[in-house]
Amino acid sequence: MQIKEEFNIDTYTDIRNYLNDQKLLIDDHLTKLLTEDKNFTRFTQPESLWNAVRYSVLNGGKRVRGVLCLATFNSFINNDKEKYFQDCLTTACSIELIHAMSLIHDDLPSMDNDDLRRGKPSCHKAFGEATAILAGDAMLTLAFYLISNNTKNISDSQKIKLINILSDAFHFGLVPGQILDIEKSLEIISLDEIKKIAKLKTAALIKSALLCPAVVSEETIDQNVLKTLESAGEKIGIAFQIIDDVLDVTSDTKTLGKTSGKDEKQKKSTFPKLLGLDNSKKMAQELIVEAKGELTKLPLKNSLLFSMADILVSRIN
Ligand code: GRG
Repeated sequence: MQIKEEFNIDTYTDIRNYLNDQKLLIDDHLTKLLTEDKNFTRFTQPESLWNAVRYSVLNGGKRVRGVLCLATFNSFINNDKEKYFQDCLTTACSIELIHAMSLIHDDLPSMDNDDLRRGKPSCHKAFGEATAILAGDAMLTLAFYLISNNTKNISDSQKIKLINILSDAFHFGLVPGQILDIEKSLEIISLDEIKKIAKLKTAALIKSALLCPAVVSEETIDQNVLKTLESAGEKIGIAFQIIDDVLDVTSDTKTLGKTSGKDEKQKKSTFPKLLGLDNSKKMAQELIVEAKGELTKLPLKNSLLFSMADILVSRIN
């Protein structure tokens, strides 16, 4: 497939086509990395491990976080766009690897216990629990290896900042968020507590997808720009989780590619359970309005992030 590497979004009449092209770039890069890249031939053995990794990475995720990363990069005014784009693509792939491994671990029987992911048996169903855990471990560390080893033009200091942002999101975001989600799963919890869990387990990585491209695009990035992106990313991330909860109630297993109605079955506290469906959607919309308010503070050269924020809350899967 011929994939356009397009920096100028003005050549697109429909933003969705642009976003889809960015998704294809990420899919293509990940496929090459895990199947063709000469540096990765040593990662073919044992076959069961790398087959489990390929199964879980190259399996049709929406690539929301990776596309957000590329869209943010393409929104910044940067004279060296072409020089740094490949490094941003590598970073987007690292973010998708971290996300995909979190889904493997989330599906495990000791966690959320789901048999279906992205429309197929979850990793532990297809490969067994031990291989699924180890595939997740390999993917998490591979993500950091890619940033340190496969980026070509960014400085060592930029690499360290990227690793810092992503590791922070993982150990101070995803993991505590997941622990709280498990510990609180059978309790009736307050809106503040649900928001806190969403902020940690979902918004932390989405926030990183806005911060990392800023680091890639400039050797020295203004701290205020990072703070603004952090705040916008957090709001978009919580809104994303609210819609995830809403879709669990309103959509079906085929459309979602994962088991629908599961939160209710598990008696989990969710946004719709606490607020009802309409108020949950309203809250997601309000967060997107606030996120866009934050983004107006930045000298962005196009409206990509604004459009993407809208698309993320109107999604159907
Ligand atoms: C590795 C020790 C260790 C822990 C991992 C499991 C975990 C910690 C964190 C899980 C966090 C989690 C699963 C959050 C849910 C976020 C969410 C809404 C996922 C669905 O994302 P989509 O819709 O999925 O972008 P696709 O399949 O399209 O990529």
